[in-house]
Amino acid sequence: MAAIATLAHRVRIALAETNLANEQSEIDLQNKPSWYTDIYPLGKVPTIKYGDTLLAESSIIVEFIAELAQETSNILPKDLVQRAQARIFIVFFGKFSGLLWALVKNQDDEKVNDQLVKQSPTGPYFLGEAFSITDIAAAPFVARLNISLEVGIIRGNIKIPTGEGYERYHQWAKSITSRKSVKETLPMATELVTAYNRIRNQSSQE
Ligand SMILES: N[C@@H](CCC(=O)N[C@@H](CS)C(=O)NCC(=O)O)C(=O)O
Repeated sequence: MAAIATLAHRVRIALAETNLANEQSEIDLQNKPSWYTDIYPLGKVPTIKYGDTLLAESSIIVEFIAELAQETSNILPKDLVQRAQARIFIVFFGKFSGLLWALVKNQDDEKVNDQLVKQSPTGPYFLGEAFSITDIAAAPFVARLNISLEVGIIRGNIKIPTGEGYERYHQWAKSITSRKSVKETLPMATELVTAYNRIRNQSSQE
């Protein structure tokens, strides 16, 4: 894991939601320890070790955790149609950052808001009352976008549109980012700002 990493945050949320016993190791992505690159040469996060097996890919890990905890947690919908819809939205959103970026730039041709209304007009979560793997996939991106906008990391007069046609998006964004498991696993805004500035400085020197 790495506290600042968006995709590792998905796994932290799933673990917080399911209360499965786990131990977490922090990986400094700027200075990856050799014990980690020895077991996972790609060196990306997140991965999990289950028994002797190492598993990678955040959305697969989240589903794996959800399946392990099926008796006690509903983050993987029991209804198979809803389960498919939850997975479809994760694929549709793909890199959530791209879709959110389109939203802030008013180029949201795929209308995230409409997709959310179609799935559940009343919300608050993607599927309605139940918080699910879809919300887990998106929450780290939405939370980081909100922080970036609040602290001015994103330059220019950029805002997420409000008003008619965006209500369901804002309801959803607020619900997922104020969920206890999301808030408790989100790094402090100052940590994120430091990390983003470091990445920005590095890329301007390259
Ligand atoms: N498709 C992978 C991507 C993992 C990924 O790119 N993680 C980033 C952090 S959010 C990372 O480890 N970056 C450091 C690196 O690539 O060296 C997933 O969803 O888990």
